[in-house]
Formats: sequence, C-alpha cells, structure tokens
Amino acid sequence: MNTKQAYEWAKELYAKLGVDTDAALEKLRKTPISIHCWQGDDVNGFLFQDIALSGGIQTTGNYPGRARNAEELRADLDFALRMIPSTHRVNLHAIYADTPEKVDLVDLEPRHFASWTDWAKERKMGIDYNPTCFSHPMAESGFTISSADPDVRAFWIEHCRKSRLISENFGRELGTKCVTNFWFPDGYKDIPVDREAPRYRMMTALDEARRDAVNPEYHLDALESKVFGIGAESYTVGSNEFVLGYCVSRGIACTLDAGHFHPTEVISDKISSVMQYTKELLLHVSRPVRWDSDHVVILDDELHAIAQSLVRGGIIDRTHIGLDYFDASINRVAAWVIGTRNMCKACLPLISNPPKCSKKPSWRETIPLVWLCWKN
Ligand code: RNT
Ligand code: ZN
Repeated sequence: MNTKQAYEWAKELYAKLGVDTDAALEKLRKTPISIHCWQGDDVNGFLFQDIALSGGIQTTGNYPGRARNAEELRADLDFALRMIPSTHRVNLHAIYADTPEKVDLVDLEPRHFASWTDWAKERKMGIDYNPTCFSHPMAESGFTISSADPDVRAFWIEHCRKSRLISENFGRELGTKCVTNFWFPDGYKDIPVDREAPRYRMMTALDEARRDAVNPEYHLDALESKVFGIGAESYTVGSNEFVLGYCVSRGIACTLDAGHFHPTEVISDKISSVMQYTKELLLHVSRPVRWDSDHVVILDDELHAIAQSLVRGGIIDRTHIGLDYFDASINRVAAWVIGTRNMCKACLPLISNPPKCSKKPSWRETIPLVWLCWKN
C-alpha cells in the first residue's frame, strides 16, 4: 500500500466520523510554523567569529555537522524542509546576517540579509526576526537595554531600532508580516538592591527603540519574558509581569516561551489568559526539562495542551507559532524535522474536529484604546 492509498482509506474512515480530512489539511497548511534557524548552528551566528554564547542560555553537545556559514545553514534547512510537509517560515536572529562586510549590530541594514530574502522568496516562505541582545562585548555586564550605563543602553536601543526596519523590509519584500521578537537576558545573579530602576529603564528604552513608525502590515513587535537565566538567577528585568504589562499597554504581541516559567507552570494555561488582553500572540514552543533546557519538541501532553488552547480557544489565527530549542547533542537537521512535525501533528487532530463552541464575541480593538488613554 502506498501513502496515497493509505490516505484515501483514512479519509473514508474519518468521513464516517464526520471529519473532512482534506479540509483539515488545508487548514493546517494555513498555520505555518516559524522554524528557528539557530538550531542549525548552536546559536553561533555568522556575524562575529569566536564569540561565546552568552545571555544565560546554553547549547550542550558536540554532534558533528554544525553549519559554519549561511550557505550551509540554508542547505541544511532545505534538507529539513523536504521532510516537513507544507510551507513554513524561517526565524532569523540578527547574528545570521550574511555579509562579507565587517558590521556591528547597530549597523545592520536590510541589505545584509538580501541572500535570506532571495532564498525565502524562491520558496514562498516568510521570515521572522530577532535582535540579538547577547553574545556581544556590549552585553558583558549581563545588562543590555536596561543597563545603567547610558552608552550600553544606547547601543542596544539602536540595535533594536534597526531591527524593526529590517523586519519591516522582510515583510514588504516577502508580502507577509515579519514578527520581531525582543528578548533581553538582563538580570542579576544575586539579590539586587533596586528592583525597580532596571525595569523603568527597560520600559523607556523599549519605547525609544520602537519610536519609528513601521507599517503594521509588514511588521509586528513581540516581547518575551523569562523567569531566570544562568548567571541571572535572582532577578530578571523582563519578568512575566513586566512583559505582560508592556505588551498590553503598548498593544504589541506577548511571547510565551514554554521554558520561561517555573517548572510546574505551563504555557498551555497562560495562552487563554494573555489572549483576553492582547490581539496577537507569539509562541516559542520548546521543551524544558528541569529548567529552560531547550530540548527538542516531542508530542507530549503539554504540546497537545498548547494546541488545544489554540484551536479550542479559537485563537489559532491570532497566534504566531514559533519554535525555540537548540540541542547540539543530536543531528541538527533531525531536530528541526522532529520538532516541526510534532507541532503540526499536535494541531491536526484538533483542527480536524473543532468543537462547536458557544458563540463568543470577536476580538475588539480595546488594546490600542487602552494605550491611547494611558498615553494621553
Ligand atoms: C532565551 C529565549 C530566546 C532565545 C532565542 C535564541 O531564553 O528563549 O528566545 O532562545 O532568541
Ligand atoms: Zn524563546
């Protein structure tokens, strides 16, 4: 029996249960997964040579075959994409700029990503983006955009500002909105004297970084929280409360990373709460094992629960599903394929048979109003 035949039989069986498999697959096709490029090279990037991964995140393992340049990374991605049905998106970090020029993060422009744009265009894929606020000498203090040092702060504000312009360009070139995720590792290893000032600085610095008007058709801001990082165990500036408050008050998307909460907390239960107050959501689907260990996503209970929250809650269309894990101890291409396919597999049974929920009001544009009132 070939796969086509197997599908026809399955289709018939499911039809008897009232499930239209063609329609379900079509719907799944409209739910792209943003595949994180950084699984392919252990979050090294190609902009700087010999720079250690910092920011309290870590890849472990030394499996051979790490991509050494953008060309190799794209070839590996192409190989992975052949084993992943449907068209998805690729999520880039600033350090994946593909240029022979010696440029720093604050000098990056859309042209430094031209090869990525061409590559994505050929494949009819969208691109998502991230400023890289770690693995850089200016991040050595453990603080970036919330640093008390005005020069350090200005550097990261400028990097984030430029990132939004790069993002808008991706969106315009590829005809699909680029979601740009801001994540800052800023925090203290030990108990700080002042918990308030860094948060005030982060809030105002973010506003400054986001001062340019960008076309919302092409770009969306998202902000990611975290409970702690390695070397920042006692205090993280961008905590859950800080981030949620910022996203709601500014009308931007909140990013929920599955590994960024206490081990017994799950994002599957946070999604429906956050979505009462924000129009769009970005997910970093990952698999924390004891800590934010960024294991490859498997089809476990929490992945099913995440998909349930999205589909049963009727919010999958307002959600951008991204993956975020990096495992260097296994084949990196397999890691992409396994994680992405599992994310799709978790959504499919739910999409095939959506619940007939009671009618609920559609999303109202309350958030920008709240923000306007607050601003005035
Ligand atoms: C770190 C965050 C962040 C990064 C990527 C590389 O804990 O999850 O999203 O993993 O930006
Ligand atoms: Zn993340």
